[in-house]
Amino acid sequence: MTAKTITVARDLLASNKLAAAAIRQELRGRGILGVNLLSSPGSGKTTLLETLADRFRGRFRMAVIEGDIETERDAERIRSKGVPAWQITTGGACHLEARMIGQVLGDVPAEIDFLFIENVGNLVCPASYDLGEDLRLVLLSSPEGDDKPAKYPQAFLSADALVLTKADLLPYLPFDPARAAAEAQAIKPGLAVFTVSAIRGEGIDGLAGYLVGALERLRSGLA
Ligand SMILES: Nc1nc2c(ncn2[C@@H]2O[C@H](COP(=O)(O)OP(=O)(O)OP(=O)(O)O)[C@@H](O)[C@H]2O)c(=O)[nH]1
Ligand SMILES: [Mg+2]
Repeated sequence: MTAKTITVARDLLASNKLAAAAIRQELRGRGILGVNLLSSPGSGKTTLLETLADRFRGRFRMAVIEGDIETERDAERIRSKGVPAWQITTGGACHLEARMIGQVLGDVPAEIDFLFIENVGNLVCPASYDLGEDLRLVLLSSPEGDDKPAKYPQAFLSADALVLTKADLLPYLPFDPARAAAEAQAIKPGLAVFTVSAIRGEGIDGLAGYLVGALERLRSGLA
């Protein structure tokens, strides 16, 4: 019984991998950087995307695929910034899968620069699912505690960059950004780290520059 369950899970991940590879090829072909955002619920994924929308306006074009268990709320927030957004509601599943992204991809305008995918708020399940992105950001907010990377290693291992969010709350919390960064980098050597306050717009320039650099590398074929 147990062996059967593992086989099914393997098949699921294998078919997800195939779908993800097709999405990555299509996005690269269109010169679009796919960015997958992972974090616990409420770490600030949508707020960060709202702030990036303001920062990129008039310079870079973006679109967003939102993943949630229920409601259209996050997509509505993004649309109110004038950015095209699609909401995927999983109806209970704790992560997005590549086939779900594939169903939306045809509607994504060809002329954008960035396709952000906000995963379902969860620091565990989304880590195992490649969505065809070229860049994966894991967010960790200061109220969550600086001890989380070692407790949820897969999310940090699978990421290209760690974004420490809600930096404006640091004066009030026992959260050591250096400890969180060191713990995450012990799991994933070379992990890029950014500390931001999306509501104050602090640290966003560094992260935006990192994203633009990744887009340029993709388009020059160096990614
Ligand atoms: N103090 C502070 N609060 C923030 C910041 N960024 C987000 N928040 C708040 O944190 C809460 C959750 O933010 P969201 O952006 O909705 O978080 P999320 O990760 O998208 O949440 P889910 O989609 O439900 O997983 C909201 O009340 C935000 O206003 C920040 O930089 N500083
Ligand atoms: Mg959100």
